[in-house]
Amino acid sequence: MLNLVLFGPPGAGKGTQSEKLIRRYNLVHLSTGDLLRSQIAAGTELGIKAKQLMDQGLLVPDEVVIGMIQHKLHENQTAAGFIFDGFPRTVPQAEALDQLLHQHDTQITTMIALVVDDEELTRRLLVRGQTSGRPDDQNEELIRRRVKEYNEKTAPVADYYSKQDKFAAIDGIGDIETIFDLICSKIAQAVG
Ligand code: B4P
Repeated sequence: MLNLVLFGPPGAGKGTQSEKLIRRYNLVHLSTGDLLRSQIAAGTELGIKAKQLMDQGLLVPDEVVIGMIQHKLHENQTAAGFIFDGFPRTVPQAEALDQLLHQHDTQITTMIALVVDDEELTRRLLVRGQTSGRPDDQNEELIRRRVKEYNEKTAPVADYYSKQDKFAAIDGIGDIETIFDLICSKIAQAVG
């Protein structure tokens, strides 16, 4: 089973590359950002609470996203593998994911981090904000808050996988196809 974590700051290209990877490797795409936005669109209680935090560029509580992932893993028991996009975003989320996968007799194959500087991230998200309708892409101050939240709470997750020898970083700046090829070669190395 191939279980990938795609990692990087907001706007690094996780969602963009995930769309390509699910087709190449026949994986189930689990994006906590997408799952939260569908709860918001459905107007659920969870969605209403999550929206208040997301609109401020803050992370939603660990137990909320862990619960969503638990549910999705249960729903997709026959999957060939998963791509985790935007999850785990904190060390407690990473620990919970290890436990959940263990219950399904599987584990993370590798984490691949997309490295992109703050200036390029801001540029990409402001461009996306012109058409996405996402409130969190609308202004520079909010984007800076999301990057700060990433640096404080999410960046340590890289160490977590590095200690398990399951971490690879690639340059996330450049042509989308070139970045995709780099990710595929890291996957090939990880599966040996
Ligand atoms: P996400 O939906 O995960 O938001 P994101 O990080 O902005 O998405 P992504 O990084 O995938 O965007 P992409 O680069 O593909 O999270 C939103 C919010 O939800 C969070 O702030 C948080 O509040 C909450 N949340 C989600 N998961 C959570 C968790 N686990 N715990 C707690 N809270 C959680 O795309 C960016 C743009 O760049 C696109 O327009 C794309 O076209 C462009 N782009 C991509 N690759 C490019 C390239 N190579 N060159 C030029 N442009 C490129």
